[in-house]
This record gives sequence, structure tokens and C-alpha cells, in this order.
Amino acid sequence: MIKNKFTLIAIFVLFFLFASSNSVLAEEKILDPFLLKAWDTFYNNNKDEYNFGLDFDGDGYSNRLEIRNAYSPFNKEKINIHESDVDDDGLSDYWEIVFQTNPFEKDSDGDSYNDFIEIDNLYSPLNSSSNEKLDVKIEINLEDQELYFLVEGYRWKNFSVSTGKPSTPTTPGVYEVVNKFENAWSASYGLWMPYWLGLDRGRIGIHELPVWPNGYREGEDHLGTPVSHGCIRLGVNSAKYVYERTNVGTTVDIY
Ligand SMILES: [Ca+2]
Ligand SMILES: [Ca+2]
Ligand SMILES: [Ca+2]
Repeated sequence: MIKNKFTLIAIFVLFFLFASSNSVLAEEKILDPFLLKAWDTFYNNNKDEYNFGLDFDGDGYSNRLEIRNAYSPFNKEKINIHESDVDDDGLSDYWEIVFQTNPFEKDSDGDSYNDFIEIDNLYSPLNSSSNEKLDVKIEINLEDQELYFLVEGYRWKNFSVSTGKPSTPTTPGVYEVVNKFENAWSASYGLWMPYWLGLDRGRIGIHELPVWPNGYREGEDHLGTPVSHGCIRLGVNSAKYVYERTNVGTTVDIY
């Protein structure tokens, strides 16, 4: 009899633990402290205009609890805030909160360019009259073999790179882009380096996978592995992307 009672209690406890772990967003968890901070600013700036209430999307979870667990407070569906784009402008709800744009309006400043297009081309999505470009910075993480393209200090994009191999390593440090050429010729190695962004007096650079005079291009499969002579190699589309958005003088932090 007593044994049965204990069994029953154990089943209840297990059921409760199972149910709570699956249906309730964790109260104590903060997945992304940066997002929570951005949300607080966004909320305070916009609470009167959007009338958020406690649970804006009416899914039973408070706005703040959703943010703490990296879900969108604007979307009833249980999908990650990076995946949710309620106004369908290409800019996720995450980035709308970070850039303080209108998550329910494709074109926040009404200049006929949507929020995503503006940020991706380094124009302010909140100012239709300014032609001043958004701030750009590049970070290169040697251990992860990743290049981060930062806009206004935020890691907007990341690309896989190949930096210097152990015998010719890429030296960590804070550099500036000193020159840029759509196609640069390396006399020492006899190859082309498209979308060249020179660093360290042009001794090394960020560029697309190199091309030999016979047209052979270095394979994409080297990206993610340090095999270069010290340069930072990028894939075909990513090199063009970074080149077109980077000027002489841009800071490149290699670490
Ligand atoms: Ca909610
Ligand atoms: Ca959006
Ligand atoms: Ca716009």
C-alpha cells in the first residue's frame, strides 16, 4: 500500500518535471544578455506607439520572458527571434530590435527602401535624408577561421576564411585597410587575388580565393583551414560583399 502511494507520488513529480520543462519558457534563463539590453531600450522608446502590453502576441508568454529565451515577442509561433520576420522585409525581429526599426513596417523611414536593404547597403533605415554611411568594422578570429563584418558595432555577417598556415602565420593586431583593388597581382606567388583589401602597408590583404594565370581557382574547401601565405582568403560571394562595403581606413581587428 505504502509502496503504491510512493509510486504514485513519484509519477506525479516526474510528470510535473516533464510538463514544466517542455511547456514553460525558463524564467531564470537569459540566452542573450545583449538582446535583453537592446529590448529594454526598444521597449522604452516605443511602448507608447506600439502599446506592447505584457504579452503583445498573446501566446501566453510575456514579452520579456520571450526575449530572455530568444523568442520573438511579436510572433505567436514558437520560433527563434533570429528566424522571425513579422513584416517580411528581410530583417529579422532580432535585428529590428537591435537597430530600433519598426518591426511591423517594411520601410521604417518611408524612403521606399526597405529596412534590410538599407542596412545591408550601409544606409540608415531610420533617416531618409541622410546619405552618411553606417559604421563598418572587420574582425578576424584566427582560431575559428571566421571573418565578422560589423555594422554599427554589431556582427551583421560572418564568413568562413582561410588565414596563414603555421609556417607563414597571419599576425594578430589592429590594422587599417591601406588600399583596395578589384584584382591584385602577386608577383611573389604568380597569382591573382580578386577583391583585394590591403593591410600592413599592403604586405598582406583580405581577398577572394586566389586565381592562377591559367584560370584555376583555389578550392572553396580550404575555407575554415589556415593554408594561406599570411593573407585572409574569403569565398567567392563573400569577398565581393566585404570589398564593396569596405573603404580605405576601415579598421580590421585580427585576433
Ligand atoms: Ca508573448
Ligand atoms: Ca522584419
Ligand atoms: Ca527605408
